[in-house]
Amino acid sequence: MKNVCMKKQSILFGLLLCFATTSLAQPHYQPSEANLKARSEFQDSKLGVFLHWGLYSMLATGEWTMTNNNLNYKEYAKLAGGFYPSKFDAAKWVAAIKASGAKYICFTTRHHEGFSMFDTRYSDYNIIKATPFKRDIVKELADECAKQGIKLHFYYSHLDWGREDYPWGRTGRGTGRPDPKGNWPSYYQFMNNQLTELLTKYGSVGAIWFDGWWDQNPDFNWQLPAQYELIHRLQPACLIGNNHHRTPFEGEDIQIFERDLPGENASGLSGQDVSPLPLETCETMNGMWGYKITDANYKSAQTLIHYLVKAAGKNANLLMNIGPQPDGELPEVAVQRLREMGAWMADYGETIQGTRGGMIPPHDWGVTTQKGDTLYVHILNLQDKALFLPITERKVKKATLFKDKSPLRFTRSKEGILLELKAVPTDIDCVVELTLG
Ligand code: H79
Repeated sequence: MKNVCMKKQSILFGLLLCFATTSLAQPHYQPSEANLKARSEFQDSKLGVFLHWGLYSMLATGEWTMTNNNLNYKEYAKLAGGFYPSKFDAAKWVAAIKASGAKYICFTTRHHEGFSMFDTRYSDYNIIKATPFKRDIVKELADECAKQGIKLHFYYSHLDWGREDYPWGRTGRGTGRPDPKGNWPSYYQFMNNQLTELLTKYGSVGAIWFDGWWDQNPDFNWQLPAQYELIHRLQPACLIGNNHHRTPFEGEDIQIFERDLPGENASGLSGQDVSPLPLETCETMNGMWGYKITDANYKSAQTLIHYLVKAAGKNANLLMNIGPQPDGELPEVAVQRLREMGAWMADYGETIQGTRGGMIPPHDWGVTTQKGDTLYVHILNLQDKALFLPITERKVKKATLFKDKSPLRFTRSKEGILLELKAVPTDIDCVVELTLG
């Protein structure tokens, strides 16, 4: 009797515990229909352009100069008084970027230096109040993007090297702020106020791109769920990405990689697992995100196109960075690269945009992308006229050279097909189109 009673009690206790944990647990994030649609459009778009622009462009040594050189936050803020990018023309920027075939722009509304490139009520350290320029750069860009039909994403730094209320993290410790403790509730409220402005005053925002989570210890409570909830409440279709170098957290809509293709970790920032969310990797055109006057080491158009194609083969987007000059112009070489990529995209864009990573995983010779029954074989590196493709699940009905639609011969075996090219490929990307049965 005693035993039965104890058993009953433990079952009851177990049930209660189960009930308590489920009712206390956060409800799971359910992306809205609009959000799911936005994710799929994001994946279709494949190429975006990242713009890192802030006061740091004037120092012309990249966006980390403030912390790298331990610049005092009050001295640094004086840069704003001289920020007058007289040649800034949003229409010109957007047109140059669109010409590359890119479908979205990601702009640094506020980077780690803490300066707001938009009109904000919540800090006077902004483009309208603190500079003689007095033009809302984010607004001009947003209007122009809407006009020219390209999406706009907002980079937003979680860390801040100049605000007294931001609790000191691993970086920005030498900028002279008085109290390492800061004031987290004040800073958190400030960020949410600014995010509310960004999501209510600038039309539809394609994504919020967070960066800086890694500045604090991993157990620091950033209160992300409530922040993410705020964003999705204001704009359900807005995608949330966070460059925390971890697998995505609850409430995020895309997974971000920095300077590495998903699953690769050459830069040391990308050891995290690849999630099923839409993927994006960002990379610089030269070697720096913000404008660096001595860095003329731009990647060739071929290298950039190969990076884009390899990203697509891994089912990821490429967010390609440019650091605008302090005079408001994009560096000339960057504009040239946008043009070169655009010329390639005009011919080959459909083998990338609107596709997903193909059924054949990446190989040394290249990658595949796929749209329905069409498999695009992107041959990037092959010193041979023959290429074996391990396709066993589907029947290959037809093979053509994408650029001139000429038929290609192939032979079938149990292991796949052997494709016969007319010559050893020399194109930047020799694309073969396979029709699958
Ligand atoms: O905005 C651009 C850069 O300014 C920013 N992200 C791109 C998109 C960036 N910040 N840091 N990095 C890139 C490199 C990251 C270095 C880290 Fe660390 C290594 C972060 C964590 C380990 C340095 C060392 C910062 C904390 C410890």
